[in-house]
Amino acid sequence: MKSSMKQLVLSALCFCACTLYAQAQTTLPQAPAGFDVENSSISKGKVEPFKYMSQTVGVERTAMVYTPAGFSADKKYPVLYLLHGIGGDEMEWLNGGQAQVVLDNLYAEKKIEPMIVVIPNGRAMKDDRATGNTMAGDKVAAFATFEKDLLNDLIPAIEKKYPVIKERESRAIAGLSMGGGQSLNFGLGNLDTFAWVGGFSSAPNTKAPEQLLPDPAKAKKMLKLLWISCGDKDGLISFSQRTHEYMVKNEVPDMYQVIPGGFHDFKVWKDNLYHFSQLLFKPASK
Ligand code: FER
Repeated sequence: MKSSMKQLVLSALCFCACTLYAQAQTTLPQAPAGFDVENSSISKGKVEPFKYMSQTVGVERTAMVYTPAGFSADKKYPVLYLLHGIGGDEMEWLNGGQAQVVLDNLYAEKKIEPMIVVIPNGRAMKDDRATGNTMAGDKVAAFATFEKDLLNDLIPAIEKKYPVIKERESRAIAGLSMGGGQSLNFGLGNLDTFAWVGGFSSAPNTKAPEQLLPDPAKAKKMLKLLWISCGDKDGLISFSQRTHEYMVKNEVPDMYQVIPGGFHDFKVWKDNLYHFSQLLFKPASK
């Protein structure tokens, strides 16, 4: 091979390797068996309801709050805001996803940073129960209204009651389906508030890429982690795919996970929580 040719091949290889590194579409291994099974021999975190007055909705609302084993009011913690889907409420991640069990197990193995996990009700309207037609227009609209409730009501109330680090690099937002769309919309739209963003199987409420992220250079600078994932058997995968493609095109590093054989269900979302939570609030994610 001529040396100029060699150089071309070499630089092409190098380009591929660098691109792969920056835009990692890796396939993470499935969470190990037992990761979501309660273990009686470890210490557990605590889950409690937290009530706050929402000026946005005009009523008192409830979020669930997980504090880790060994929680102490003398320490300060980062916070993950973890959002549910269209048929869920503030109990969905606990009942359907055993989030508290997944977190307890990870924490016992020292695989996650000590963190507080806030699980709100993302349907910001007076009757926020997941009853009747959960696809009704007013209920879907309430998922968008939640941005104001979160930023103006819930976060300030959490930061008043709990010992948390009140900095963007200590706040994460992630969710499943409608909650995934909310996390991408609110997280990328409020980079002054959140540095860690995760969309699991994000729904059609995900803003179109140019609207979602009009200033990619800013996001590139400010994001600690952008996680986009979806099962390859999920009918909503096009929303994750188009978001990921925009990030690639605009050189915003993301972790894009397409889960082989994955549907729109808690098998995928628990697996996401298992992997995503281990990256949070650690220095080496970017
Ligand atoms: C839709 C399909 C799915 C939609 C929302 C969803 C608002 C949400 C699914 C979920 O949260 O699991 O057309 O429109």
